[in-house]
Amino acid sequence: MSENNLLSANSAPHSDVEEIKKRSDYLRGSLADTLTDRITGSIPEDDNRLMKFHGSYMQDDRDLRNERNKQKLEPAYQFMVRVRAAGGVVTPEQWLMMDRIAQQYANGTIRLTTRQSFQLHGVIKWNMKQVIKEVNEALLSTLAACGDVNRNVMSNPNPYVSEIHEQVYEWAKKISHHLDPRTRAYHEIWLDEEKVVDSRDGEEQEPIYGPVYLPRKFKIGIAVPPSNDVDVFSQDLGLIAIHEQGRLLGFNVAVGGGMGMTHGDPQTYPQLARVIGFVTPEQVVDVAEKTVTIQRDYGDRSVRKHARFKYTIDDRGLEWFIDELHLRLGWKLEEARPYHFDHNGDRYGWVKGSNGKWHFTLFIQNGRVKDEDNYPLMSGLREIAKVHNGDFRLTPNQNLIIGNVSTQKKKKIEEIIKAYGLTDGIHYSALRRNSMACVALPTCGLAMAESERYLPTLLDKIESILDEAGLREEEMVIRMTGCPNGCARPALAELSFIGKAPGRYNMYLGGGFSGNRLNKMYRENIDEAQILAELRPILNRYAKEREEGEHFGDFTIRAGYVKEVRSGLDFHE
Ligand code: SRM
Ligand code: SF4
Repeated sequence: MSENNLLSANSAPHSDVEEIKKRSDYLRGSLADTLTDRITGSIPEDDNRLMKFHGSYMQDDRDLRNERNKQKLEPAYQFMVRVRAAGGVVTPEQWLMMDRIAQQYANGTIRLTTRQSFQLHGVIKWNMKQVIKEVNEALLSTLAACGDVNRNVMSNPNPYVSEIHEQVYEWAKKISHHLDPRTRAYHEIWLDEEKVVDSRDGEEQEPIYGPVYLPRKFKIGIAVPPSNDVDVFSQDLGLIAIHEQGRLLGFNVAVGGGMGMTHGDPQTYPQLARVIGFVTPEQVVDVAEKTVTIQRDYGDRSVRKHARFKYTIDDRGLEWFIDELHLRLGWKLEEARPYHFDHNGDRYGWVKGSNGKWHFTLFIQNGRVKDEDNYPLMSGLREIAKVHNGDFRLTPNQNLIIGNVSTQKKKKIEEIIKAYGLTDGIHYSALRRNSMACVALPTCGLAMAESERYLPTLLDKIESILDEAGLREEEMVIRMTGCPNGCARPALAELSFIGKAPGRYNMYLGGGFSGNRLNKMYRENIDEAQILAELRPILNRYAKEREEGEHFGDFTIRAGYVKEVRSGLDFHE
């Protein structure tokens, strides 16, 4: 398809980012030069836009901003590097490499993300090339970890039936690989590959994306019922594995989910993906490709806030999308198969897979792996990686599974877990075990309030209320983000807090326990004292009046605190 055709779906002038992509010669821009410019630790905005496709964002330490400003110094520029692995599966050697790079070039911590990737923070410009080289030498990649392309493909890291994991994981890798950008820019800039003068036209260079890539980021996740840990309804393209007696039959296909919104702008909203049919495993890569190309051709390239696939679908209608998909596939999806989700959180501790191997899910508070005085988590994991011959699996809830442990190795790993006091979170409240917070301050440039650094303290206080009410062991999902972009998928939590300003949050109630229903704003712009004052009576009432097996999100709707939200179109109503 020619570039003109690619862009023809939108007649309004294209956004600046579209122009930057167009001029970039397949994501090259002037990155190779600006990375070696010794005058500043920053890079120009155009290159920063392109840098995202290479898996990194320029940031500055916001804790130091005012002080440096006073001293008339440039901001403390640094880079976040996102390393992706489909389904979050890495080897012990890869873990050790991430650990070493974090110590040597970043801020000494590793961040496990809500999409089963790694993030490093605090890498300075002069070390970027070395970091990306070493990541690639370990057979991991940063390419397409960010940017207007398909992102890390998520997949349930540990279904109850382990042979299904193998099969689903293989398909996650295939989809991910198929949708990787094909440009050689990454290899030239970071891996010193010679630039080959290429006379091929754009379509051949990027057969799926074309020269201007997608209008916006695109996300795919595969859930294996009964676990909806990947929050399949938050994905642009969600796949629900349908399995029977250890055999993968195929996937239900769900389209048009997403979490991001802007405070005060009802044109933006979180949305749930909708199930449109069933495909066999062999058909799924084709479905992913055609879905991506529909968004490529019809997504809004003028207004980035309105450019996600969910808006393309909501504007044109689900029926339009299904017809377009069938047309491009040349065949029709079958009717969706029955499935059932129980929960969207993780299950902790040891479980034995049907292949006889063991898996241990560790609780990692908000995904931050670091050594603290009383909790040497990073060192403990390093010691485990040195002896482990299975794998590590990053979960969609920012936790970590030490996977495929043989019976012989289990004892040794248990000893290390004990020696370092590593925890499956059992001594925490069930609320904390089901909590997530996005990174936010000090690195995220978009944060309006704290999140990762604040949620643990807020939880301490909420836990006192839970204790009073006898709800410590009650499973409830709580999420926090520092802004409404939704990086910890807050709109799908039973209780969530979205940053509005320093120390102030909007409070949401009523999400479904299995990630199947959006929540709704209950209070706006409240501080900690108000949060606790609002929550105490609701939790006490829940403890007294809940029906048998009734989840907190369901109760807050039944008790009339908020209205039920089944579609993003009703989120602001
Ligand atoms: Fe996110 C932007 C962190 C998952 C929606 N996200 C950002 C940036 C890069 C800020 C920026 O643009 O300057 C954040 C970097 C912070 C930092 O200092 O590290 C950031 N997002 C994250 C991570 C690390 C949060 C975490 O605590 O784990 C997650 C990395 C995922 C990964 O490994 O790929 C992360 N972001 C998500 C998710 C959840 C998901 O994908 O399952 C969402 C909501 C789902 C969705 O996309 O609809 C999400 N991030 C956003 C958005 C809003 C997009 C939108 O539709 O409006 C932005 C802002 C943007 O793109 O303009 C954003
Ligand atoms: Fe930053 Fe907002 Fe994402 Fe949190 S939700 S990491 S504050 S962009």
